[in-house]
Amino acid sequence: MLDVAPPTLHTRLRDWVMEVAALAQPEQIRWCEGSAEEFEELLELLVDAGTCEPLNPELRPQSYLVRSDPADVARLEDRTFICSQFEDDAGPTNNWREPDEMREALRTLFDGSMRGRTMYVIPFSMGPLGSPHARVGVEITDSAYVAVSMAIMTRVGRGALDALGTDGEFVPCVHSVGVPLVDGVKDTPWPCHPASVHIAHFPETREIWSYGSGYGGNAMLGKKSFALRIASVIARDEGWLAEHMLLLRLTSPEGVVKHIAAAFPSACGKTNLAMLVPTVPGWRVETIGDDIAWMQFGDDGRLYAINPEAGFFGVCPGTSELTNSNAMAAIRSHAIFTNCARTDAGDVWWEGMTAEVPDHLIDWRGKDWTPSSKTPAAHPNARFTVAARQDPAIASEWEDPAGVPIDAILFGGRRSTLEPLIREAFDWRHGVFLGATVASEMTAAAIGTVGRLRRDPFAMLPFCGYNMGDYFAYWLRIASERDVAKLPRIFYVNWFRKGDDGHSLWPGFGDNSRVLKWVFRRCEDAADALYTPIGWLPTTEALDTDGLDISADDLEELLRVDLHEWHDELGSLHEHFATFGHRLPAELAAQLEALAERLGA
Ligand code: OXD
Ligand code: MN
Repeated sequence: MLDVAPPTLHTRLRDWVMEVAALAQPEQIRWCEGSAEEFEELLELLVDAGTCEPLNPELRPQSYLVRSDPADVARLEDRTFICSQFEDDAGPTNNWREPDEMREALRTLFDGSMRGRTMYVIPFSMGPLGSPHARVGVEITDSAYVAVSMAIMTRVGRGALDALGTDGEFVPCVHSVGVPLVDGVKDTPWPCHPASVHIAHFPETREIWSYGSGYGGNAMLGKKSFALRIASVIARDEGWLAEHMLLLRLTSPEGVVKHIAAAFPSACGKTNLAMLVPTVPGWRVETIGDDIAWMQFGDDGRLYAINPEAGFFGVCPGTSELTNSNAMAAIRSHAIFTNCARTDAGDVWWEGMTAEVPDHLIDWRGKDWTPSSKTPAAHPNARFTVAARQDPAIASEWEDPAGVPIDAILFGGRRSTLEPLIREAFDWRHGVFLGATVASEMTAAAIGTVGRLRRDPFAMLPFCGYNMGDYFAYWLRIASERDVAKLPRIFYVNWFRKGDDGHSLWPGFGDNSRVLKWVFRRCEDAADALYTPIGWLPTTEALDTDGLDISADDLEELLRVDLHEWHDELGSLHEHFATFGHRLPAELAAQLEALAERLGA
């Protein structure tokens, strides 16, 4: 094995790297430094291997298209495990495995799994270097695609090693595509081992091991695995919050700033909201983050958030100049596209990108495609990977080491009925109840049946690294331990309600600024609201609909609280809460009872 001198004196890190190398037996070890030269070199390797295809530099400079193996296109929740010592600590929403058993299985899988390959060692920081909120991880991977993705999505290299010093804490993350190059096995553009995928998390020892998939959150272990599953455990133990939330900065025409965090399930438009271009004159939205927020209480009692990531891994289909012009600007160059279609001119294309559909494309599987084809040209979960700094709406504070103070937290999901456009929680505890009951109709990006309602508490269902009942209790405890006057106000939004005939009642996208404006004004105690059994709703006058083409009927329907429908919802809520058994906090059961009472049930 070709070895190089490790660029660190951190003994535990060096020993661990050698241990993994002894197990996986790579041909060589390469420590990543996160430089531009290294990035270029890895991309060249990927082009030579047929993994990446350069796009036409005149149309999409310094950008690449990648086609994954068709069997490896999404996060795999049923292959994701929480290996806590006790099953009850993983809770009913996670796949649990006994840690020793999982270690044994992983030892067998990783034994020689990197033979014939380069083992990349990637020290990375989640959070701005120098921020007291930042944490270091080290990912070992045998995929150059993962190495370049990590270089975009996190802060890789010297800075992370310096932050570690000689004995700092790091989260070890080990990843292998699971295809050793031995016995004449030839490499393929997207090596993977779909039959044996394991994405295993050990919350007590704070380790991550992932085998068999090269895709997204299965393989870029800084994102969902570290920044949510492991970080949620660290946060619980240390008194902070690691959440599946976008972060945005909202400025009013008077120049007053508020920061909003929002948790929506996957594929409900977090990236679009984080990059929104307001239609309400004089208002401005800037992006802090589009997927994950780490939040801590400051000495002043307020909640401060950082975006631990450095890039966006956004869904392409549906992204266009109309729906998200900032994302379109961000990916004009220096972007990696995975599972998009390619135009004859050498650019990318996906469903919803342009009104006009090209006559001919090469689809995400590499096959000819025309508008009469029966399958989509881009995979529904096709993604762009791009540095956050390329977003024209990125806030200059996005890397503020202290984080930004949060004024409001939004929960929400995709529901064609029942849920009004917006409601405000009565208080923090009621807000936790709203978070605990988040539900969304499923789309292609998540697993499961399209259209079926899935409860996704706090949008953390696939990402909470411990028992979700305990997680609810932890959120509730904040109300008794903190000055509630300084806590963010909590809201619940639904951009997706439909009329009886199936038409969308709300235009969404830039017009969501109208809802943000109401949220902002509520935080200033300067907007009217109506008391209803499910929370405070805007009066029709309090919601700014100037210049919006919406009928009075549709507006009324958007804000209608149908007591009968809500009454019917109670059964589903009871069933949902029952899954948490004795770990459901009594406070949440009481909240449900109180809702039933307010509904007259
Ligand atoms: C994501 C997800 O990719 O939540 O961000 O699935
Ligand atoms: Mn997400």
